[in-house]
Amino acid sequence: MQDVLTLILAGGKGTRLEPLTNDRAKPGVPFAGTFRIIDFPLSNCINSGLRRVLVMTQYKAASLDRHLRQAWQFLCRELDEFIDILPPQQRLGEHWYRGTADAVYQNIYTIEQCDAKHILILSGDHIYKMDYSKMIAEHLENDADCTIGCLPVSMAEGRSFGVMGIDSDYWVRRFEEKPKDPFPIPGDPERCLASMGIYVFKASFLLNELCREATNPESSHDFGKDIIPQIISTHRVRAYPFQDRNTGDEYYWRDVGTLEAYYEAHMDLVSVDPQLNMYDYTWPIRGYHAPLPPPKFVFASYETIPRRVGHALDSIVCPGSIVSGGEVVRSVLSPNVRINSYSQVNASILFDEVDVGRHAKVQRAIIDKGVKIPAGMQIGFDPEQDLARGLTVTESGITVVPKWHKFSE
Ligand code: ADQ
Ligand code: ADP
Repeated sequence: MQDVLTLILAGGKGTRLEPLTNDRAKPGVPFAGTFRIIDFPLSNCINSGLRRVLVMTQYKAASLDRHLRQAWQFLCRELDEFIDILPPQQRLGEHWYRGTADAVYQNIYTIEQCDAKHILILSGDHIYKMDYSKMIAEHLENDADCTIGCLPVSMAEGRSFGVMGIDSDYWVRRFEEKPKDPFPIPGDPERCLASMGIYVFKASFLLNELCREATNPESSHDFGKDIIPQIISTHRVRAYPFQDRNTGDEYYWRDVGTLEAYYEAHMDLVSVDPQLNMYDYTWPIRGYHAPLPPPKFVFASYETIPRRVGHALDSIVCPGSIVSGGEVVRSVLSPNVRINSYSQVNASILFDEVDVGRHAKVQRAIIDKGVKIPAGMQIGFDPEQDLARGLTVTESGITVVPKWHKFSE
């Protein structure tokens, strides 16, 4: 693994996650209460033995940058281990990163200095647990120039991914980026094979391709749109299906790129038997954990009627939170949340420092950081009313309250 350099692309805008990405990059969006999305690929790196990592940031990176400094600066540079952050420095021209391939190209000097034989490129946007060393091993065994992680998705989902066609020996024969009309997997007409946006490259091959592409005026400088479709007919490009090789079971992987997908991934976490197990001690997920006191549940009064029974069922409750005389069901409470008496929170995600006032009711909602829900207010019950308050309501009826939103009571 010492011959491998990992690059994490963390500069995407995440427009479809707005308002959660109004002032933070998508990889920096909180996930599962205490984590940020980027903690998943970074934990995978550490658990896979990959300790030389460059993270390319760009869009609204202040929050992400702060998180990476707080949570991910524990490696030992003297042992040539590092997780370095690379914002655009405009070294090779006067533009920001034009696309994913350009983000790598603009850092070519730093990458060359690492003197790696193989380069693993990851996206900072996905939730999954993956042992990259297995993918790298297959890449080497088959002497591939490039290996692409992939898995089957529905035809509708295929429109937002790169869709691949492979032969019986896993060599990639066809690749279309975000096709309007995805082509199915032979024998599986309802699904197509999606690229996970994860690539292993021979380092010398990648650097040559990037230099060539940089001078192409027609190019959008993107891996999925430009580099991959060009190399499949001229080079050895292989697919790495992300599934259990013994049982054929497909592993959990989510691009939580839309509010719906983000919300559903959390509802999975609070289900009794989640597809994504975060309590797996063989594959720990790291993140930043503030020095906060343990969560507290206050059964406020035994005498008063109605009783103020502070409790949470089927929920994740993070440190620093107090559930005092309110009810929380199938929800995620991030650090420092306050749930006050007689309130009800159902099927919702509450970010840091959210305060739910007395008698307030919240359902099917994502409440961003620092929002104070006034006493008696109802969120997630009447879409018209939520829209009139300046909130976002998704197609499936999830209400999203932006960071620090002030309600006029
Ligand atoms: P998308 O996810 O649409 O498709 P993109 O928006 O380019 O591709 O994001 C890829 C990664 O690069 C993300 O982690 C994003 O944060 C980051 N990124 C985007 N623009 C960047 C920039 N200018 N600088 C730095 N980082 C940047 C890609 C592939 C598809 C594949 C999906 C899987 O193109 O083929 O199916 O990923 O999600
Ligand atoms: P976000 O809204 O995405 O949480 P922040 O920039 O406020 O964005 O927070 C990013 C990270 O920095 C989080 O881990 C948070 O706990 C931490 N943080 C926020 N404010 C401060 C601060 N004033 N000092 C130190 N750490 C902070």
